[in-house]
Amino acid sequence: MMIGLVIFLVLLMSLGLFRHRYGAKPVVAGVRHGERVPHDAEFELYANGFSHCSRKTMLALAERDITFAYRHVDLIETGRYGTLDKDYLRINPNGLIPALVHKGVPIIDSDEIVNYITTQLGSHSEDVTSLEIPERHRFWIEKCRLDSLDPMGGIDTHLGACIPGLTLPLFAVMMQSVSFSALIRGLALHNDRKRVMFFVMARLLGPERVVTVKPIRTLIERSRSAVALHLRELERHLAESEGPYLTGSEFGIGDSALSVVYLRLEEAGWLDLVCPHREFPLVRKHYDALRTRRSWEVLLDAYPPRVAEAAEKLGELATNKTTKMAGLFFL
Ligand SMILES: N[C@@H](CCC(=O)N[C@@H](CS)C(=O)NCC(=O)O)C(=O)O
Repeated sequence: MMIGLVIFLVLLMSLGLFRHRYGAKPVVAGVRHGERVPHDAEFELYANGFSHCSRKTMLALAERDITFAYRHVDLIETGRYGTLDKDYLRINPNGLIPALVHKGVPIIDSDEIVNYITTQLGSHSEDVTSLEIPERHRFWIEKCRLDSLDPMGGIDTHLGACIPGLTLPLFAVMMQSVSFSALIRGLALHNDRKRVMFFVMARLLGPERVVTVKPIRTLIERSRSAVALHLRELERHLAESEGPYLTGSEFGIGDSALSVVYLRLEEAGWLDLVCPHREFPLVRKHYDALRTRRSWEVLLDAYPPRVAEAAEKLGELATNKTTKMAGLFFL
């Protein structure tokens, strides 16, 4: 009995030491002044084409005509925790993407990166005349924020906080092709074990059963109701600006924060349900306008094929009236 307890405590301490030495750790968002990491290009973006936050930064760089080296980092959804690799943790000890490396100096957190690109770098494009981010754009950038420590906190105030909940069904489908060993590595090294636990549950239960687990279902339903309210506010703002963009005919950086929300709602099977054309004509026009911009190509180029496959599979489950998934989408 005593020996068992000692072995348990030793194992627990070893795991703690292992996490402390090799795991992700919280660090403050922004420019990591004083840090230098190896680099080849002036701008290197560590990102993943499925990551909502990465997409914001890719669009911001493309809109500013900044050439960057794209460094793909795997997420567990695309196969493994590349975010927890030793070399990546040197760039972002949080173990989250995206991170921009500018002349060897890391900048972490998507909104900090967008702010840096927009206000600190000057204009690389002839069309861009102002470095000030207008108030309406700042409003929506803030609304679309995804908190690093509590990504689903503030569903009622933040559109961005509704995104993880609404992506849970898609995450669950993607988990089916992920190995258990990759998930266990996440449990050992990730900074936020709640995130990893959901993936473990989804892997064990499968997409159809995991969405029936009460707290998960409640979270998805709350996110769905809240998103509709945020979109109503957006529809009003677009009516005021006379569109197609937030402040009228000129595109601004807040527009790209919203475009990645639309893309996520679409690939996760929600767009037509929470944002139908007849109720949200201006929001839909906004999305259409954003998709025709040249910057959109950067997202298409980086789009991982396994996301498209999973989105198709989810679409089949959600529209097959005999599945539990359909019950979630078509209440
Ligand atoms: N506030 C951060 C949030 C970063 C974040 O949560 N990134 C997600 C992808 S959108 C991530 O790295 N997830 C990996 C994981 O949780 O293991 C930002 O805006 O960059």
